[in-house]
This record gives sequence, structure tokens and C-alpha cells, in this order.
Amino acid sequence: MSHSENRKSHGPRTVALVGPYGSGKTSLLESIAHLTGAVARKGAVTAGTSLGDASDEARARQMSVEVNVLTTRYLGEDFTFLDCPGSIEFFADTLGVLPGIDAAVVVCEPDAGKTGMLQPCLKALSDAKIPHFLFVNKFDKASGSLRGLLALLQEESEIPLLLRQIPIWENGVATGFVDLALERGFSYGAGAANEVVDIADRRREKEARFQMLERLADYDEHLMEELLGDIEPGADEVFGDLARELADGLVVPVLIGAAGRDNGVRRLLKALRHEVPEVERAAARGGIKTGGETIVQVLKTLHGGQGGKLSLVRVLAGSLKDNQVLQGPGGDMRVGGIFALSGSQQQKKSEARAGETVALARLDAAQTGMRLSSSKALARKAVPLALGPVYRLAIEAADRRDEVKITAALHKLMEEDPALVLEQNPATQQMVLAGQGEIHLKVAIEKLLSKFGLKLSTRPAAVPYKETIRKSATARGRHKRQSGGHGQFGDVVLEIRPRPRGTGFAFQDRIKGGVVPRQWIGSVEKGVTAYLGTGPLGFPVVDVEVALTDGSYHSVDSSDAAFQTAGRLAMSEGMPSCAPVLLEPVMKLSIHVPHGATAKVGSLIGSRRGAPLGFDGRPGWRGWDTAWAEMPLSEISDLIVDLRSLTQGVGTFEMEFSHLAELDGKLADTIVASRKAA
Ligand SMILES: Nc1nc2c(ncn2[C@@H]2O[C@H](COP(=O)(O)OP(=O)(O)OP(=O)(O)O)[C@@H](O)[C@H]2O)c(=O)[nH]1
Ligand SMILES: [Mg+2]
Repeated sequence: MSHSENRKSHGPRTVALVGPYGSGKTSLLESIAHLTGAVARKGAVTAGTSLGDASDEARARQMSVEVNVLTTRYLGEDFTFLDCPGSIEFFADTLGVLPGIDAAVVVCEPDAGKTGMLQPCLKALSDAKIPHFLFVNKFDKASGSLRGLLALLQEESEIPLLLRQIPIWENGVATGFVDLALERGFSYGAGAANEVVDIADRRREKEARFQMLERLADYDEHLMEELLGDIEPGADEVFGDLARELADGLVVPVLIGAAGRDNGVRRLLKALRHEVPEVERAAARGGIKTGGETIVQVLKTLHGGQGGKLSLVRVLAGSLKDNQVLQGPGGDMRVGGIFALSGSQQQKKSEARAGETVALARLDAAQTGMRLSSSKALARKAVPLALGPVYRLAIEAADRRDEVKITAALHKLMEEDPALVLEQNPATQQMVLAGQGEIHLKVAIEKLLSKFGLKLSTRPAAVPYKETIRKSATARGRHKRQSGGHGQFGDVVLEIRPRPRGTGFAFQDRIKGGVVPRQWIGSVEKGVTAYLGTGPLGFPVVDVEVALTDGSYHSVDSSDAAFQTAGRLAMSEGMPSCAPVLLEPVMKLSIHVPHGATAKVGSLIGSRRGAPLGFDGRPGWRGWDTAWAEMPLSEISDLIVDLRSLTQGVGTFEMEFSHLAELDGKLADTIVASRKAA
């Protein structure tokens, strides 16, 4: 291994562990923590003793709900590992760390049925030009051919996969592996350091190695010539190519192992140690020319219970001292503490150098996605998150006295998680929490309780129904009151007519001969508009035209208020005979799913009163389709739940308002009845 031992050591590097839910990322983090000596005793996700997933919300579900951080040292070199949640509902955390990492390890399972789950994260990595490895985990449970699996995995990756290890099988169980670059065999001792073993099947190893070299030679002419001339390439050349082609995003090296048993994890760490590029590459990716200035990228924001706000940052250039002033896009701020993180442990530091990933305390104005710098000109705003909400719940303080506190706490949660959105819906007067799915919102609501002691009650977000009319009518409204001194008098005749959909409300003055004096025409319109706020079915009225055609007044008793009342009276008189009808919002959906689920999406659209508008390949995605449809908003509230269950969690959609559609029959009756009851 002399090729690697005599070069200068690397600076601190940061690697994200990403991939589908349940593939073993947090277990891999645990194994890394164990093998690098960051924890004395290895814990496990299933036992609730892992270094990561320490929050109540994560422990209860045995799944990661936010990024876990481990800064550790391996053979004298510093690494920070960012273990990202796999659930697509928490994908914002993965997107947040991408600008600050040097490489990613995509953890997947040796299961042909699960390879379709990989594309969202593989695509995010290749789009962002981030070097990445594939770690096929749970190899203790693998059966069947790795080659077959690899072919399926390749379908999900735009970049060619490069198989670097092959398993050693004994009676259908993987008992070790051959590293094709080193040409060495290792046995999976249970937990112990991998032993070097003889390679029993030399022919199979040579063949696999040759395929690996051929792929490397696609980007190295010299190596190609050697292969063609039957010359054995030197180890330095092979390892040099592995590092360069990874860093250039030309290949995705594939390694195998079982994090649960520390199998293959040392080899993975060694590959990371040798091949993950330095921080300068990550900086260059972000368009940063490294000079003397300090530049940090905010990867995640955390609000601890008593610790206050922490900003997890990668130092992309320069160095950082405690108490240093950093410029943000909106002003400067002072670093109030630097910490290295290891799970929920914080270790105070006085400075951080380029390449380190650390948590900074008390950067009040910092937000995830921002770039802060010693120079104002280098500070950058956060790029808005490219994830639109797909699930909503109306929320209310369980105790009204908590309302103000809840809004403040929710804002903290939204700082931690940019995928959470608080929407105030003026049409339904509800406060609505929007996000990436049921679990996403549940976790947010649980955090509100566990971190801030605040309780919310939730219910489905109301649909902003409207109503309109299908017939015309004429009605009179006569308001006359004689009480004591001054009376009230207003009298109007209104012609009410339907208007085409989407044209809104129009008021016409057709008074002749001043039977309603000019100064009160506006009063009549006001009264009409007030009425339209709640029509005969209980919803706001749209697309009607009201003409004021006749009326009378009283020289003493008529007034603005009296004519407003008269207008309102005429409307309540006339509207019920105009054949009122409910209008429901219909959205235009773009639904994205792997090709295998497209037909099922067709039936899903049908079962939710949707109208299919066709489908086509999803641009930029391999084997995915986009299906378009129109669907009533009321049917979309939990659409994401069904969509995910059809697609192993990866299906998603976007929507925009299309139009209001008339709704008749039983469904309409139920909606009107429940409105009346409320
Ligand atoms: N057989 C086997 N099981 C494993 C291995 N590694 C992890 N697991 C199991 O896989 C399950 C999921 O493990 P996690 O480490 O929580 O997976 P994760 O990728 O972090 O999951 P999310 O954070 O929810 O995406 C747990 O039950 C682990 O015990 C392995 O090497 N072999
Ligand atoms: Mg996890």
C-alpha cells in the first residue's frame, strides 16, 4: 500500500451518507464512529443506542428525521460525516448539505426490488456535480448476483458505475470480498478487523478487475494502451485514476459490505481517505476562488433546548476564530462559539480551519443555504429550496394562551427545516402547516412539544370552496325603519345574473331619473359585496353580475347605511332563486413517478375524480414519467400518501391552480351541510 502512505496528508474533509430510507446510513455512521474510535462501544439503531438519531422523534420511529453529524479522525486525517435521513419527506436536509460536502456515499441494499428508490438522490448528486460512491450495504443478507444488481443500479445512474469489489461466496453467503484495485481478498470476521485471505477464484477476480480497468481506461488513454498491450498497469496509476475519475464525476465506484457488522467499512474508509477530494474542489464547485478570505456555507440550522441556535457550517475557505465577525447578506454577526459535533456531543474549539465542518453558536441572522464571509462582497443569500409542499394540515394551539409562543416556535422549526411552510389561508381563516408529507408534519408537531413544550391540535386543511349561480332573477330590497326620531329608508331593485367562469363580480348602475340618488349607488354596491362574502350555500359568491335598475328614497330618512342594508336585503331575497351551485377548486397536477408506476397512477387519478391529460418521459430522469391531470383540490389533500405507496416513496407531484368547477349531487350536499353545521 506504499502508493498512498508516502504522500502528504489531506486537510479535513466532509462526506455525506445519503440514499433511500432504511438502507443503513445511520448504522454505517455508527460503524464508522466505532472503527475510528469516536465511540467506546458500538450502538445500534434498533436498540436505540446509536450515536445518530438521538432525538425522541427519531428514536421512536427508528428512522432519521434530520442530519446526524460525526466529526472524527481516521488514520490521522479529519473527517466529518453527515448522515442524512433517507425518507423523501426529509430530503431538504440532503439538499442543504450538498453545497458543503466533498463527496457522498450513497448507501443502498442488495435488493433488486429496491433499486428504483435511488434516483432522486443519485440525480441530485450528479446535477450538483458531487463525487459519489455507492455502498451496497446489508451484504450479509445478499443473495443472487451482484452483476444483475449492478445492471439495475446502473439504470438509475447517469454516471457509469465502477465495480471495485466482488464478494466471496460460501454456500450462498458472502463471507468476504476481493478488492479489485488492491487485488486482495478480505474475510468478514464478525466485528473483527478484516483478515486478508487468499483469492480462491483467480480467474473471476482477473475478469472483474479487467472490467474495472477498462472502465477507468475510458478516461485514460495511457491506461487504455497498457490494457491493449497486455501490460499490467502500476498501482499508482490505478489508484491515481480512481481518485481523479471520482473527483471529476466520471465514475461512481461501487463497494460492498455490511455496516451492521462493520464488514467492508474499513475498506470504504480507506477509499474515502485516499480518494475524496480536498475542500478546494467543493469551493470551486461553488464558484469560490480561494484567497485569504473566510467563506463558510451554512448546511443546517439547529435549535437546541438550552443551547440556543447552532449553525452547522463548512469552512470552504480561510479560517475562523471564535468571536470573529462574519458578514451575511443582511448584515454582520459575531461567532458566539465553535463546536465540533459528534452525535449530540459538542466539543468546544477556539478556531476552525478550511475544510472543517463545525457548529457556530449565536449567528442569529444566519440561515441554511447562506454563505457567510469575512468579506461582505462574498456573502450570499440562501437559494430557495426546490421542494414545493405536498401535504397540509390546519393547526391550532391546543391552549389559546400559547398562540404567540407557537408562532415563534414554529418559526424556529422552519429555520431548522426550510421544507416546512406556514400558510395563512385568508379564504378559510385557517393557519396551515405545509410540508413534505404526513410524517414530516407529525415530526414537526412532536418537536414543538418536545423542544418547546407547546401543543397543537390539527385537522385537515379546509378547501376554499366558492359558489355561483346558474339563473337570473330580479329582487327588491326595501329597508324601512321608524324608531324614535330619525328613521331609515332605502329601497332598491336588483337584477342578478350569472357571468362566465373566472370573470368575477361586476356591478352596474342602470338608475334613470335619480330614483336612487347618485351618492348612494356606491352604498348599494357595498351592501351587495358584503352579501357576496357568504352566499346561500355558505361560501363566497363569484362570477355574478348585479345591476341596480330601480328604487326609491326618502329625503330625510335615507342614508348610506340604509342603502347598504337595502342592497343586502335584495340579494338575500333574489339569490336563492338563482339556482346557486357549489364551485370547487381544481388543480393542474404534474405527477412524477418511475415508469413502472405510470399505469397505476392512471387509476389513482381516476379514483380521485381526476381527469388525465396524458403523460410523457420526465426530462432528465432515467425511466421516469410525468403524468398530467386535473384534479379537485379536495382529492389532493392526501394524494401524496397513495402516490408514495405506489412508488416505494419516491413519487412526487407539483400543482397549480387551474379553475373552479361546478359541483352537484351528494358530495356537494354533504359539503354544504357540513358548512351549515359549522
Ligand atoms: N442485515 C443487516 N441489516 C442492517 C445493516 N445495516 C443496517 N441494518 C438494519 O437496517 C435498518 C435500518 O438501518 P438504519 O441505519 O437506521 O438505516 P438508515 O439508512 O439510517 O435509515 P433512514 O435514516 O431512516 O433512512 C435497521 O434495522 C438496521 O439494523 C447490515 O449491514 N446488515
Ligand atoms: Mg438514518
